Amino acid sequence: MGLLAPGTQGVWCSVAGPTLLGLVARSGFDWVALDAQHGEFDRGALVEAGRTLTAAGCPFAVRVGRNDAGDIGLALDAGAATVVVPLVDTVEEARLAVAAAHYPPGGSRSWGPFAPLWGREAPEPALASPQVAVMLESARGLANVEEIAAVPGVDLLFVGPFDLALSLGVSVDDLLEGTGGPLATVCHAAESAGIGVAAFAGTPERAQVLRARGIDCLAVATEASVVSAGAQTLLARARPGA
Ligand code: 3PY
Ligand code: MG
Repeated sequence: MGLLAPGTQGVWCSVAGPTLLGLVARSGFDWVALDAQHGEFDRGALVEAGRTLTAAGCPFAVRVGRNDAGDIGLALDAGAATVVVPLVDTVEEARLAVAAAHYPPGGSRSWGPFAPLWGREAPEPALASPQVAVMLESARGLANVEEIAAVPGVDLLFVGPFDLALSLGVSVDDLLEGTGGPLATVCHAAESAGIGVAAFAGTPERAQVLRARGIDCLAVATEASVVSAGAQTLLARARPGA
């Protein structure tokens, strides 16, 4: 089982500063995901974040910027246990993501982890077993979801509700509402293939709804929401007469 496992609650991080990241990573979430698609993480920031989290003993995932062998290899070289690959719409794209995450002979990943630069032992190539999560977040991906889930090496289907809702021409709330529909299709495909399913929730409320739809591996908050919810709670408690 990989880092993004059933029943876990993760935090989605977009702000690259390693100090805040270290604090958030130690605050009780089961996993941390670094967003290199829509967050601040460029190459340098990703390596710095990887060094910080590795030193702190916090396993982490990276949502890479795109389905690209260089981006996927960099995330893994920086120590990611899981790569989350956005906008995977076809079997071919799923195969590309899997190949990029594995060394030959099973894949095409190039050797070059950062661990030795950080005074750590390089992992044995043969023992490297990253979790590959492909994001289901388009009508096209949904149409191909059974075949995508069956691609050997795809470990997890990760629902991006915002892009999926845009692609389907519905609101996020409508996408999450009711049983059946796209979410049930994704869950069914994952179950048939014997792999996991996860989703971005971003708020505790959406996390509850997604859990009720059968998805219980969830990014329940962003680090920005952790900071602002913490501020609101503390300010309310510190208010005169509270
Ligand atoms: C989506 O909802 O589309 C996402 O990618 C979440 O980060
Ligand atoms: Mg998305």
